[in-house]
Amino acid sequence: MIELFGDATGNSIRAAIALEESGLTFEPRKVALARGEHRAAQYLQLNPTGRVPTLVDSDGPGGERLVLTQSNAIMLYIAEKSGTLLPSSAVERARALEWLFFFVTDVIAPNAQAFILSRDSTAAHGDAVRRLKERAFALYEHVDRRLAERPFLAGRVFTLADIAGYTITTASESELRWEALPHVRGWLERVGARPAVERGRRLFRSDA
Ligand SMILES: N[C@@H](CCC(=O)N[C@@H](CS)C(=O)NCC(=O)O)C(=O)O
Repeated sequence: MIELFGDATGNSIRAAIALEESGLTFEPRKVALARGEHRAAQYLQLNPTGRVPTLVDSDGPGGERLVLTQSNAIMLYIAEKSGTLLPSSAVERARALEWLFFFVTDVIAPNAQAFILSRDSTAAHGDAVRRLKERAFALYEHVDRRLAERPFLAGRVFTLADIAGYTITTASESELRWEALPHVRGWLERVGARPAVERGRRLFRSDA
């Protein structure tokens, strides 16, 4: 059995969408950050960093139990286990990884740092927050050009790269200059219309 421990945050939602899209059977286990459940001793045994998500596969490689942290490692594990979410063509597969890491390192990571700084009440970090976000969001014109000629980031098929791009783009929706991004807009609607994406987005929401 696969269990996914998480909450309604970008990192957990990426793993949740990947599982929903993969068709693998799994059980969600809510770890309510607002209630401090990620710092409970039982959860820390699974993920000593006290962060979400964590995946537990009782039937991992070689039939062994696997406990896996890091949302992007979890997505890749799900893709490999299910044989989905990465194209079979070598070129499209390389493109899927290229765009996955583009979003993870160049867009999601600086946004996460900006979020942490914006919540730090001990000092004013306004300039740093603005600079980090500007640098990340300036890249969206590059994304728009990419999506002008293909439905998904890697090419013809939906991949892990689209999941990574989708979660951060929806989270940043009010901050993007949409008039310059018509193809990103179309892609966002295309991805959001996928039933598995919608299920993954809602998985850990308390109103779901
Ligand atoms: N690089 C990790 C980041 C995990 C992470 O920072 N998760 C956040 C929620 S999105 C968390 O658990 N925060 C709780 C805390 O920092 O106390 C991943 O991709 O899984």
